Amino acid sequence: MELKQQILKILEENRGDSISGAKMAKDLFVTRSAIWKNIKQLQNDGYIIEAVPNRGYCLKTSNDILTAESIRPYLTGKAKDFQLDVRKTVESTNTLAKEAAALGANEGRVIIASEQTKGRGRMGRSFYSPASTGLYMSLILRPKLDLNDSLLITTSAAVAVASAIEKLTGNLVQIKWVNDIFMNGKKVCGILTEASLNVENGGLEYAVVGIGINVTTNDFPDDIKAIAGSIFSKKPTDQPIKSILAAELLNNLSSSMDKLTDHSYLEEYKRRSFLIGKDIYVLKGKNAYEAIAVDIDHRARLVVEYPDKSREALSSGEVSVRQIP
Ligand code: BTX
Repeated sequence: MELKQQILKILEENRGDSISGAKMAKDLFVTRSAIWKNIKQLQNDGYIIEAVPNRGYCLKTSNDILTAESIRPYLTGKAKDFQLDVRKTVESTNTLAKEAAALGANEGRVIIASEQTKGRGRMGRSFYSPASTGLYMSLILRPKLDLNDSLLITTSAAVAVASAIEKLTGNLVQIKWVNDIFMNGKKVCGILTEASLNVENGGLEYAVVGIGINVTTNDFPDDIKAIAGSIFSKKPTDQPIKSILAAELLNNLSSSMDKLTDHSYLEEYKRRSFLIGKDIYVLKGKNAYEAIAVDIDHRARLVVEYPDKSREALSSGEVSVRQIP
């Protein structure tokens, strides 16, 4: 790790407290002037670091530059073992994670970015991912699941995301089957799971769970203005909210991905699902069929009932649904 990163790590671990330049120099086996030069560089990178006379350097609590060092102090349990790869701008964290997985990257590798220039949604759609106001991350998994159960990954991630956002904002967070997260009636997050099949055993070779959250975005493009929203109307100034959110997501994901096949989280998924009991259109190709959403089954499929009382369990790849206003 280069010296600047080592200093940042120490400052992050002592965020809000002063730490003396002499102590850092001693611990890192460098001169005080090397510490000072690197602090200057960090300040030029945008970090708010105060030099307090006779006390040392203090990274202000309001800094919210997303780095592995800023996220790590908030990780708990197995998420502490995740390998974090945090970038400023990428085309798509999912694309990078898929490339890494195909080259053999382990489960638990995470790509996180502050901006995406080609953020992707489902079925060729795009996901608006502007700089600095959102959080975009992709986690590589190697679950022992067969293809029929791959929907469990998205639904389990949806529960992990919803409860992280709810914890940070205190607002009720709901899920629209299968992968959209809603708060105050607006879509604040999308989840895109992409998987590769092992042709020999019919199981998954790897899966990449991509999560995009609008954290403080307030100017959306015209085509999504009416549907998109953010989890905060303005940035909370007293804490590194994006780093805390990233860590909270990873903490939840690490524990929920262990329980994919015991289906225990499906109860919470159903409780948060706002489609159940609603009149919907089932969209298949160019056709729209009226139905009522009645349940989510053990494979996370949406069970719908048509006017003739026949029922069907829908998988996400085949159809999409729209609530009838
Ligand atoms: P989706 O296909 O369900 O949703 C995409 C649709 O949502 C768009 O067609 C548009 O109508 C709307 N939309 C686009 N951007 C936003 C936004 N920022 N907020 C709310 N609504 C929007 C959802 O796909 C899955 C999105 C996953 C995004 C993550 S980000 C990290 C990872 N990398 C990557 O390229 N994709 C994933």
